[in-house]
Amino acid sequence: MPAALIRGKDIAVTIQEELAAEVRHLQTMGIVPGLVTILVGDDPASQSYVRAKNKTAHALGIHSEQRSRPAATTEEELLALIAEYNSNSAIHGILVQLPLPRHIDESKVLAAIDPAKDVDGFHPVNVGKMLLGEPCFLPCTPHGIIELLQRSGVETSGAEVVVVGRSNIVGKPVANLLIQKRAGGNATVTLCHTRTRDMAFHTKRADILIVAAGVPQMIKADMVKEGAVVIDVGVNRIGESESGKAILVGDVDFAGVVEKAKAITPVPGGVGPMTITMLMHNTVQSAKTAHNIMA
Ligand code: L34
Repeated sequence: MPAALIRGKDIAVTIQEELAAEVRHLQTMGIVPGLVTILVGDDPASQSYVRAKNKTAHALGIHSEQRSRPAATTEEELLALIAEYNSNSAIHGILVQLPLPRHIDESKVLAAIDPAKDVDGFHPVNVGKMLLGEPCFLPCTPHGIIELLQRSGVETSGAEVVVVGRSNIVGKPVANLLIQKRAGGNATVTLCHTRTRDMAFHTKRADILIVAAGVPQMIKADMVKEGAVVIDVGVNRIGESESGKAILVGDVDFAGVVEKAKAITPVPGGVGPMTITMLMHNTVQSAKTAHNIMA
């Protein structure tokens, strides 16, 4: 029997309905959560993600501003823009879309964001808190993956989880969340990367396989254990349809793996919409914290 689909898009809608209700409640107290997205350059994929973030924010009643800057923007100009929003009390979340142009020092930029407005969870203070298991903004894609698993009834406790990819955005943080001693954690985690000697040896042992390598369709059916849960984080543009729409594939060979897995996320419609939704969650959370509203 082919795998069940873990429909991130549907789960995202459910969470967004919960968030919209929360935003309406905050509005009765005169509080409007505010988000700014900052995009440097004209990468089409980044443009489309940022547009989707602003559109979703708007639909939920979150105030959102989009600031786009040309690729030639200097680091100083970007830091000045961040400083402007750090001191703007109507803005509770600041997101600088990655990747940045090469002449800009990413770590310097991320460290310039007020940790209290760091709704991406990329500031070193929040990364440290996450590792320690302290309350903080969790990075959106890893948090979205944990929510997907929990809301699909996939038990992580005691599970053999294999993560492929060691990026700061996905691989490292998701591995860390999965080892935390709490619900959605308690897994035994193996982290594979480009220097892993025998990738298939590891992936075949996984009860839950999470792939964030950025390599189109690299995980084939013979690398997956029968009955595994497969989370495909990859969003690769491999061409255009006749109508000019981007053709997207994941890091997993869906057609093959769907016959072997117990459950799998599709691309598109899997992890991507959850990333955007957890950004909204963090923005609402940030507005509540700023106004001393608990839980
Ligand atoms: N600062 N930079 C920062 N924060 C992030 O959380 C991100 N990321 C990653 C790239 N850079 C970032 C995103 O927003 C990746 N990412 C992201 C967000 C949304 C989607 C994919 C990646 C998404 O919605 N994907 C849709 C398809 C969209 C399309 O048609 O292009 C999906 O269904 O998978």
